[in-house]
Parts: sequence; C-alpha cells; structure tokens
Amino acid sequence: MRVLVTGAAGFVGGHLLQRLLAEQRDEVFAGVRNAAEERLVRERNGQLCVVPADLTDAGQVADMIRAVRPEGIIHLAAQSSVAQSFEEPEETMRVNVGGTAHLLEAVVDAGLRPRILLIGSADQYGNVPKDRQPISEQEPLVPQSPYGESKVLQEQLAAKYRREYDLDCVIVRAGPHTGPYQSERFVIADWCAQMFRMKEEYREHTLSVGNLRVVRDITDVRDVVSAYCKLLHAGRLCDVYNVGTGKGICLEEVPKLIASCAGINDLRVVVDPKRCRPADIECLIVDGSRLRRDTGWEPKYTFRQTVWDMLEHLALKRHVSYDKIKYQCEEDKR
Ligand code: A2R
Repeated sequence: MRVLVTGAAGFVGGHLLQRLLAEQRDEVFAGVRNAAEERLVRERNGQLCVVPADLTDAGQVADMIRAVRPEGIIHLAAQSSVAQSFEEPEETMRVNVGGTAHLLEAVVDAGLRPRILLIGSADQYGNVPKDRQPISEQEPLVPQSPYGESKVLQEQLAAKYRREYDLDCVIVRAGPHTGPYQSERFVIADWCAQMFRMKEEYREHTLSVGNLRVVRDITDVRDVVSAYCKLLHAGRLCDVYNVGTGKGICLEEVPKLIASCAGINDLRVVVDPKRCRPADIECLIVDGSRLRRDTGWEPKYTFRQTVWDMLEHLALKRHVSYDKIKYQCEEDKR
C-alpha cells in the first residue's frame, strides 16, 4: 500500500515511520511541514520519500496528494498541545480543522479513495463521570479545550466526507500517550527530564509539577503506533476507535514511580500554579475493547518500562553514561 503519514516529523510520526519501515509492507511517504523537517526526517530514516506541505495551504496539500496518490493516509499533523491551544485557539483551529479540510478536499479532487485515519484524541470526551469510565466510543463529546474542540470538528468533517463522497475515513480517539523522544511540553516527558537533570547535574531533588489530582490512561507511543498500523490494514471497520489500555493511573503516583526508576529516594514535589491548566479533565480512562475486538491489538509496554526507556533515551541523547541509573533500576527490579 502507498501510505502517506502527515506530521511525520513529530513525536508519534517518528515512531510510526520506524514501525512502517521495519514492517516492510508498505511504500511509505513522509509528509512534513517544511524543508527543515524534510532534512530531519531524511537524516533519521535514510532514503525515505519525503514530501513537504504546509497543511494550512490548500495548494501545497493538493500538490502533495497528487504527487503521492496515497492508498492509505495516517493524518497526524496537528497543533497537538492542549496547553498551547488555550494560548493559540485560532491557530489550533486553522491547523487542526482547516488543515484536515484541505487534506480531504485534495483527496476528493484527485479522485482517490484511500483509507484515511484521522487522529483525534480522548480529550474530545471532556469530563466524563467516573461511573461511565472507561469511556466508550458512544460517550457524548463535550470537549474542555480549544484542542478538544478542534478534534471534534475534524470528526464532523470526516462524517461529511464519508456521507457525501463515501471516503473511507476512520476516526481515532487516542488516549494520552508518551515515550522516548516526546517533547518536554508534555507532562511525563517533562518529569523524566527534570529528574534526569537532577541526577546528572547533582541538583536538589525537587520536582515542579502542575495538577496532580487527575487520572490518566497512559499508553506507550509504540503501542499506539501499532494500533494505527493495525487500523490501517484491517478490513471493514467501524467509523470510530478509541486507543487506550482501559487502566488509569493517578498523576500523584507518577513522580514516585519515575524517581524509583531514576534512583532518587528523597524527592520533594512542589506544585507550580503556572503549570496548572485553566480547565483540566479529572479522569480519562479509555475503553479500547472495540479496537482489540476488530484488530487483535494488545498493548505490550508497562508504564514502568516506558519510563525506563524514556530515561535511557535522555541519557543517550546527552551522550552520558546511563550506568548509574541503570544500576539503580536493576536493584529496583530485584
Ligand atoms: O509544529 P511542527 O513544525 O513541529 O510540525 C508539526 C506538524 N504540523 C504541521 N505540519 C504541516 N502543516 C502544518 N500547518 C502543521 N502544523 C503542525 O504536525 C509536527 O511535526 C506534527 C505534530 O507532531 P507533534 O506535535 O509531535 O504531535 P504528536 O504527539 O506526534 O501527535 C500526533 C497526533 C496529533 O494529531 C495529535 O493531536 C494526536 O496525535 O494526539
């Protein structure tokens, strides 16, 4: 299958390209925003076909679709941060809604009918009462952020194109995910990086955090991209799929867990109001049973393993020895 991945230079995009290339099943095309990202993706992946297009430019998107003529699209490109969406609501809509509209329109104009995975988010559900968690796909969508709203609008576009042009759009609502290479704008990556620096630079063991009183279903990004690959290739599908483990962890428990992996036993946790969001979803546990049933997907990584791999990645990135931390991890495992 000729597969186009938009947002290929991003966090999930990097993992997804790696997986698609390793599977050697598809001809992979990496959609990136500009020439700088094109260089980055080429450096990481060798002789991959990379196509630059800014999603907010309809002409560039049409050129990309005409050049690639994809049979499958995994549409990741987005303004992906909830926090940033409060600061830049218009830009979030321009990219996440306008960009998706340009993509779907370009597919129709080119006379194509690829399987299109439109990647949305469990943030679209908003604050769901605890007795209706894990959240199923039938739950009404009541987003609490401009980011969540933009992803709801993306779905409405998909419904229109399915209805009017019979496009094979599959909506994905992914729960929170993390893993190596994630930007420190996101909470688990931020905490891992803070703790890594405490160890590396012999700093005071004080972790600065936002709201800890929230529960999240956190999936490893490598399990998430495995779900996307399965959804891309599965036969006939429903129109919406959650991706999540079905298990929640309270963020209050996470600093201790990361500290134990990093070999820190006297961690002090300090809440910084600047790190708290204007509106936070209390509990987000995602029911992924439809995905399991239709594709056989199973998550493979435990949260502890994910954290270990994130710390290891930070060490590799900074070219320092990971032995000290690793030793502590081994001790911890025993
Ligand atoms: O903002 P940049 O330069 O890092 O590029 C991001 C790209 N992107 C765009 N590409 C083309 N035209 C645009 N106007 C445009 N705006 C943003 O999308 C970046 O390379 C990619 C998104 O990657 P991340 O921010 O790392 O997000 P992540 O975690 O990979 O999320 C993938 C998808 C998104 O749809 C999220 O909303 C969803 O999964 O959770």
